[in-house]
Amino acid sequence: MNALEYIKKVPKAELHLHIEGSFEPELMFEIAQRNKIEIPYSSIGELKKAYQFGNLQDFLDIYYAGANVLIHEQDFYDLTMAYFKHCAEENIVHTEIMFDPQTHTKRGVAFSTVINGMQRAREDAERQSGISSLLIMSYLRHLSEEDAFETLQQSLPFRHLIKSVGLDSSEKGNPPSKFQKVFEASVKEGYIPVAHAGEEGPAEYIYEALDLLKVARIDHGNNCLTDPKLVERLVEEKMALTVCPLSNTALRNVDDIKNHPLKKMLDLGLQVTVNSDDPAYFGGYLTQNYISCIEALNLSLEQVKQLVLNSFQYSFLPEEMKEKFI
Ligand code: ES4
Ligand code: ZN
Repeated sequence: MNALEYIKKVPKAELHLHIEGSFEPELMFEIAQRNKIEIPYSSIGELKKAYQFGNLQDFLDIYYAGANVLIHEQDFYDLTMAYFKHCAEENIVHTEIMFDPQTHTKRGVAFSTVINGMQRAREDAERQSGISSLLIMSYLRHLSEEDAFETLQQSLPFRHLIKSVGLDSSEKGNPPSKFQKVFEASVKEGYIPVAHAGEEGPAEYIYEALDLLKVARIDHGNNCLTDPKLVERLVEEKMALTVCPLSNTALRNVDDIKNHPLKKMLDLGLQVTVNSDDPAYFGGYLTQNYISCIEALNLSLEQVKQLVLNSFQYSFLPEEMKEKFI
């Protein structure tokens, strides 16, 4: 079997996926219409034309605007169910879904509305398709730490439904150190800490995520490659990096998929996984991320098997569940 045939069929896990980033234009227009909310684009085609990003912030501006149409519990259910449909089609058997409560609570949508819609979809997907999932509540780093504390408080009635906390949004100028206290408090509540670091920001932010936030995984982490000492440490500590190849090219952090550092990262002994990040915006779901890398970087079957193995190994599933998949 070759690597392409293998990846299409094999059961796999996704560890870095923003549910708001799986919002396809077709569903966005449908929900906008039923909620009677104006979208500043006249058609699906025109909206898709706006998906040309020069950097992370260009994307985030459009991503937050798209999320504005989500109001009711059913909207969050439909959004999450649409992603699970892709999972079923691609044989993604386990997924760790990030969501940004503040994107919604800032607009007056209750935390409970967001999580109840997602939870109902999780239960249906598990029952209908056997898909296992867990939730990562991500704090928006362009907002204050006080704001994140408020979100932590709001999450507590739903503590049993959330596995982990993350840190996302505009990285430059918003270092992990800004959120040290709220991460400490989140860990005390039992949440597993992860953070986006070294996507656009410097290697220094990866050190901060490790040393100050005590993360269990680094989301992205590409910029560790500018610091050989850091690479050595990540290898030594077997620290997983959730790499998102098509995100990196869409946001111009990598100029061409042929120059993506994924293979180099594997060769260095880094514990990398492949993920889609925001598939509705970046041109591909999980399998397409693998396919693009296999084709552009000539990944071997062995390397692809390693990536799939890593996706389960570095998941937050209990060990006995991992064993079933590996
Ligand atoms: C994100 Cl690609 C990326 N980076 C940081 N924050 C995000 N939120 C959604 N996608
Ligand atoms: Zn991300």
